[in-house]
Amino acid sequence: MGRLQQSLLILKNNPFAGRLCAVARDVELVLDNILPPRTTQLHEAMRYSVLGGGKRLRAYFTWASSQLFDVSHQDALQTAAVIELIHAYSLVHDDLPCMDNADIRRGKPSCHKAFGEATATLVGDALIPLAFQTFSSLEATPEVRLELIKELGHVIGSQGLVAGQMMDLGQEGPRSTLEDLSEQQRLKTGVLFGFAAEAGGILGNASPHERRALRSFGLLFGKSFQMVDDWLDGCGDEDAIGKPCGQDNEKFTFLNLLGPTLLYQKAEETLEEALKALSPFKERAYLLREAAVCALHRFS
Ligand code: GRG
Repeated sequence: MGRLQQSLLILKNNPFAGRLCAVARDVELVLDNILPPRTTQLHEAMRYSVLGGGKRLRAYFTWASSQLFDVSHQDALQTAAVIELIHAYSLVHDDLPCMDNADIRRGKPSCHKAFGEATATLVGDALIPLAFQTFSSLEATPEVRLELIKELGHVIGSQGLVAGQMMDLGQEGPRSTLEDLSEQQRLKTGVLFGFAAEAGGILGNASPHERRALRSFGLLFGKSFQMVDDWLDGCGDEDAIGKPCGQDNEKFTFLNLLGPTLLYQKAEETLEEALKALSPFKERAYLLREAAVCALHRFS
């Protein structure tokens, strides 16, 4: 039996699913409060894009990393919600015709299909400042709030998500080797997972060493997650993942570079590396370890 299958057996007997549901529900309540009421088409579209769907894995990472420290429940949930606002923005913009041109997201019409391109563009534009505004009003000290704001700016800017998107669109950077693809995916997917995991540490005044460990865990998890996403696009079940498969057949993806068998093996190795990164926290990091194993559960 491979390590992945062993991990899946462990999952069947652990309470991760219940924990994820509980955190997702709490974060959705916070998001519901943060988002403006449905008074305009723009607000309606913002709520459509953020609420009612999504696994809330990044939010879970933030909550789970905050549990390693003495962090208020309210600040942990607000910070987790901020990360989901940013994630939702990135999906709305990524789905636009000028980007990945996707009609379906989370099993329903993507934002621009439901509300039009201009509104979808503005939904993304409005979610970003809402995220920063939310950070500015946490209960945490001004130093902690400023650090979160600074790091988020870095992670989503022209040396983070946006750079990854430029590379993904083929507008920038080399596109031939596994290293090229890993760098593209680190920026497009990894850095937000890295920030999600580190954010609990920032809230908890973690040491630089602890913050690096959390970030590194999130980055490696993000890489294995993207590998799984590529695998699912080529080999998965459309109904289970809520979007059409085979859309990336012609693209620069881990599946097309490695093929399904090697990709599976690499995803496994990357997960192991992610788990190792948590070693400074020893057994205390069990919530994050459990969540990381769940990423590969999507293989089943
Ligand atoms: C800057 C315009 C712009 C976009 C940023 C991050 C990004 C670039 C685009 C996101 C699109 C994308 C498909 C990224 C790959 C990561 C990924 C697999 C996202 C889906 O994440 P899940 O599965 O989604 O966690 P849910 O719906 O569960 O929240």
